[in-house]
Amino acid sequence: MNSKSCGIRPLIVLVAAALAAGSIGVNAGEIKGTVKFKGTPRKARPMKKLMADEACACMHTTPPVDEKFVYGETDEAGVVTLCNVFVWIKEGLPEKEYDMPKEPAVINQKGCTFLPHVLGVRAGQDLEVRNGDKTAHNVNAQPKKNKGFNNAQPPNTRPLTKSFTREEIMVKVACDMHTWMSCYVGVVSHPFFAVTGKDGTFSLKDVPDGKYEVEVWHELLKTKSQTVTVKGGEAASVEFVYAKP
Ligand SMILES: [Cu+2]
Repeated sequence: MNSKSCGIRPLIVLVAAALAAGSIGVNAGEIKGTVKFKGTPRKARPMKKLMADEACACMHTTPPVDEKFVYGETDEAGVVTLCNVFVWIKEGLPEKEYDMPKEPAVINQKGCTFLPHVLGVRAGQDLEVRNGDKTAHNVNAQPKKNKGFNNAQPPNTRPLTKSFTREEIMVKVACDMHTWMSCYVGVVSHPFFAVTGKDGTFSLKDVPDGKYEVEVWHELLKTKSQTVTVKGGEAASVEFVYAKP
């Protein structure tokens, strides 16, 4: 073996090892953060209309509360963590086809509410709408960029399988038979989206190195965005604070 080939072989081994370790070009980091609200949040309101409907009320021992403004603990500065905030990378990702989840995203109708109240799906992913109640619902989606649907769904019937093919933040889905019933679907062309829990936190995993615009959306407080840089496959932290207008 001459000296030239001796030099190339270890280089190939080194590059392969570096790629396997994720240190060349394929870094995958994380964007994690919290969404908060500063100000006195409105009190959770019992859903009176739901409780006035006999078929729906009998599914609850205590009146469920309004899902529009769900929050966690209040700190000493009067800041609360916000639930049901949709978080996604709006700009900055490379053009690429990402693997599509094999499982559908699921919305259930339970106790005359949609569960979950906010969710994300991939553009083109199946969205299964189930009726887990013993009463009829009517599922009405009226997107602006996608094809809508409006289907009656009696109890004990098969789930409706739908999909939205274009990115759209957000698609409202409502029930025509129960005016209080609504949920919101964020349709995204890539896998980097999340919904905050009651503690206000979210995590976007396996994000490649880059500079991104991260946007958050809340049903009443609307959108906010920030630039976030992921570098070296490490976690980048970000905090969004809505203030009472
Ligand atoms: Cu309904």
